[in-house]
Amino acid sequence: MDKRLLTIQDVSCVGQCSLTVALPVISACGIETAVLPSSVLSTHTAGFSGYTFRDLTGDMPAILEHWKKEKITFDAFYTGYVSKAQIPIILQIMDETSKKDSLRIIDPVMADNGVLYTGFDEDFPSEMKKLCARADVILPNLTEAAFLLGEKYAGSSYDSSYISGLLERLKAIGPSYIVLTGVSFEPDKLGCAVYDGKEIKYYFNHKLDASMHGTGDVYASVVAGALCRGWSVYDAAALAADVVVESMKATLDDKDHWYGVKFEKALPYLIDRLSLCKK
Ligand code: PXL
Repeated sequence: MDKRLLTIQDVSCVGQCSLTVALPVISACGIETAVLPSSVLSTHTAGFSGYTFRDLTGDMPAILEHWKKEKITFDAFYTGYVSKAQIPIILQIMDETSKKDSLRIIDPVMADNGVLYTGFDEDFPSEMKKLCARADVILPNLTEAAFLLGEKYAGSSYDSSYISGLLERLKAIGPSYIVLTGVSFEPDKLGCAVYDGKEIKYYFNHKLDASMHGTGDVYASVVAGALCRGWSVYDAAALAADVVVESMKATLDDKDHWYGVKFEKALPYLIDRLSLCKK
């Protein structure tokens, strides 16, 4: 049976992130993608100023009631940029529109490079932790992992024992799998660590000399799409890393493109990789 995924995150009208990434990427994976916009912004908040922001929390209960009346259910959920007030409603949506074993993928979008994104207060991580506790897969970067655990951000000075400890502590929150992004032990390599409570597996790519907004959303969307196609968490995490690299390579030579990553150029690559796998 074909799967239907619900993604809950903002619409940043311009900026190549959140829903404007998730919808095309997961659709390109061949997965029906339903959306619940958490808010509408004229642009994302990283680098633009004066953006508009419309919170859509108030619409969520009626949307849920309608879905329940129509007996609409989802095989998978993938949440991204949401607000504190939305977290209890999202838990309710996942409980009341879930099938028996629906997949819960939570990207705890809130921070990067040691700091919370504009608009998130210090209480947000503890609320996000409640959502992560109910997840099958969480996808924090190193900063988000530290915030979820109430720990100090390690910056770039850490070793593999720090990463294994971090994964163990994240596992204790409750998710079945952790995909930790932005892991680097060597200056020219960047990748992810995947932990299922038993074994840590790493996947690395050559590190590009650039950092681009929206790569986390491309990453999580590919993971969500590949998981819905039956890929293992590790294979999905590795594919997602490769798609992010392709997207970044397509953006590198355009110095004016400061606000996002050209993931559209990597969609043919994504589709090719998926079609090579007979699932
Ligand atoms: O990419 C994460 C993200 C999503 N949505 C909005 C953002 C950000 C990161 O800054 O500002 C509105």
